[in-house]
Amino acid sequence: MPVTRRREGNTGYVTLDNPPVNAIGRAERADLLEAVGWAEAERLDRVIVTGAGHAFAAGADAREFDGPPAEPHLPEVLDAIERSPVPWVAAINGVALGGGAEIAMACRMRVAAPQAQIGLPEVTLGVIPGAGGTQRLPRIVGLEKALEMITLGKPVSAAAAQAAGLVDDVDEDPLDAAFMINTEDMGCRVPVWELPPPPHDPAALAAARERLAARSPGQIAPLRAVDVIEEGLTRPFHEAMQSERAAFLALRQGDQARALRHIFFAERAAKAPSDLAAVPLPLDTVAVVGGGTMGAGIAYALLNAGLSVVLLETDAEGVARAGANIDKIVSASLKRGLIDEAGAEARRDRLTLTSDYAAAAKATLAIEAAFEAMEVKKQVLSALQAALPAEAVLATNTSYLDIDEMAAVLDDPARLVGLHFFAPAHIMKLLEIVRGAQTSDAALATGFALAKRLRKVPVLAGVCDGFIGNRILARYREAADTVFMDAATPWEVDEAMVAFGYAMGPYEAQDLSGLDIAHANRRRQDVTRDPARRYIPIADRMVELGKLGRKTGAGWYRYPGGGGKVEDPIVADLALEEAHLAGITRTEMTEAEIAERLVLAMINEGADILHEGIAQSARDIDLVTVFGYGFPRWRGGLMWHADRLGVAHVVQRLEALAAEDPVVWTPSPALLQCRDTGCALSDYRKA
Ligand code: 3H9
Repeated sequence: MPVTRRREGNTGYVTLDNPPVNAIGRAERADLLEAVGWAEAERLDRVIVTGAGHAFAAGADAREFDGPPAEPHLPEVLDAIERSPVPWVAAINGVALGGGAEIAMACRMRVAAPQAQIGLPEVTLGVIPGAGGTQRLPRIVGLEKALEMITLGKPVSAAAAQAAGLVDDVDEDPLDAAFMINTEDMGCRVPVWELPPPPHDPAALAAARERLAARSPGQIAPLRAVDVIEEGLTRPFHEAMQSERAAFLALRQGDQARALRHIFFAERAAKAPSDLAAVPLPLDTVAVVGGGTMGAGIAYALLNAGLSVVLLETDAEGVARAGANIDKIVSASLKRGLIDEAGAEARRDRLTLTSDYAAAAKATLAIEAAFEAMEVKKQVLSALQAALPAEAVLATNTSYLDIDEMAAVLDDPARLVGLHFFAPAHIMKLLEIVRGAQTSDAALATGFALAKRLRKVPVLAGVCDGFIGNRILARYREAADTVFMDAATPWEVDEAMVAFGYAMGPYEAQDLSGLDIAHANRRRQDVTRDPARRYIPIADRMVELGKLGRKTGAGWYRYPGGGGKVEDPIVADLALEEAHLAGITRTEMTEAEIAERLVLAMINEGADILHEGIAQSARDIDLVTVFGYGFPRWRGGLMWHADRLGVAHVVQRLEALAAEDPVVWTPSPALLQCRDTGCALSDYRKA
């Protein structure tokens, strides 16, 4: 039964019971409506509505959004609750999100447990609240707070909800607290729809629109939410509700909402492959080698998940540096209120910093995050092999290097698995799990178990230069450099990609990570690079000039005084010089043409990665590009976007570009196969 009900004295208890998170689908809506009639027929004094398990309700069941809306619709159900002569009280026992929060707002009063979270995150699914959220919330918390909660979609804690007037009381036992409310107090409460809306405030609305233009460019839903909220400030409640419903339904079937739903469910479906039967090793103590930015981030992520960490460095100086790096993360987490002093202390207690590998003798997993050089990695793995139990899993965090070559130094190469974290490793959600030729199922299963423990999004990758993500990144940068050399400035390229939806373009991003890393990679790839492939030397010139990015105060941009970026004419001139030397006549490209080239280059590489079986599915590539590389989430990831463009169109555009440079632009066999069979990339499986 999706919604259960019972009578105790004159009180009715209605419980949303649709595990795991009480999402509200057709059956729950029908049951709730029935419960309204039941309470009235039973002449109850009140109804207390709550959720079974940990959640109150996670909102409308988003799995229903692909089909036509089915009656009864949630706004009608909530209208019935709100108008009922029997007052309803929400006992918010856990998360109350989207439609869940809207149910609570249709109640006469709300009591929350301290751990409850209340919010309207609909914009993160590309829609706006569709059951009164845009109209009731401003009436309860005022315009500014409602604008913030609805357009950013971030839930608030019970305490914050109480401070904002969204809940009347916070209590360890919200059911009991709801029962204790005086019936007369409840009877005096005016239903929310009858409250006057807050005054129309053009300045607050303009500020919200401005914030959104900067924060979520290209996204439709947050701005539509502001429009609908604004309508509600001057129009009668039920008229504004019609606008809300129309906007919700239109957005629900739009491309952005479909893309965001795809990513929402893909993230939750990212798990160990179903045919991986091996039992993962128990995780308690993990060794991490290297305390630089990456190693410290990994160590902190492990500590956050309650694991003990032995962080190994080469010498006392390295140990001190590693300790300082971890301290920095702990302090930042304290400052942001993510942990308290006791939490910081507990993390420090579980951390051992040492240069003595013997300290890692109890570890069941070791992750090396040492310097990115094959010889260094091999030495570290040999040392780990000597120090750890024979059954322990060894993992490398290499971004590019050949895992199979590394595994060859081990007596048992099956122990080695790639665990490719992304910086900052305690924040970024993606974890590429790389299966070498000999990686055992147990090592792989341990990698997936770790991802689960760290609440990361795991994606299985095969061995190749750069695995899934960095291999696509290399093509993205190559296409950017070619556009720079032939037609544009770095800032024009960056602006084109920001207009496409990235938070920053490829050049600004490189300035952040440092140009030296990519440079070292290019030198490593010199011996294997296809001589027929065009090589753009501008990035090498930058490194020769000492322009390594933010850390040297100048890269593709200048950063005077360590501040914001400034365009650098010297950099623009480098392209003119190199183009002249190469006998290239520079052309002009529009923003759309620039973005198209960079995106097509990535799609073509993604299709090759699928074709070679390096990625198991297009969905995995979507996860990698969204969670590791800043591809706009509302476009659903790289391959999802390719399918929206249409494979036939992608092939046609690539073929046109191939006339310019066949080595770079010849369409991938996977694309041709999809075009010929009419199959979408999302349905492509390596034959
Ligand atoms: C809305 O409400 C519109 C209304 O305004 C208007 C209507 C007219 N639907 O995340 P988890 C599944 S829009 C369907 O792993 P956690 C999820 O797929 C909605 N399924 O757990 C997973 O399934 P599986 C606005 C949902 O504890 C399982 O539940 N609401 C939904 O880490 C567990 O999920 C939101 O945007 C859903 N709405 O986090 C909230 N929610 O077991 C979206 C979850 O098969 N949800 N599932 O893999 C969340 O943010 C998190 O799931 C939550 C729990 C915080 C609730």
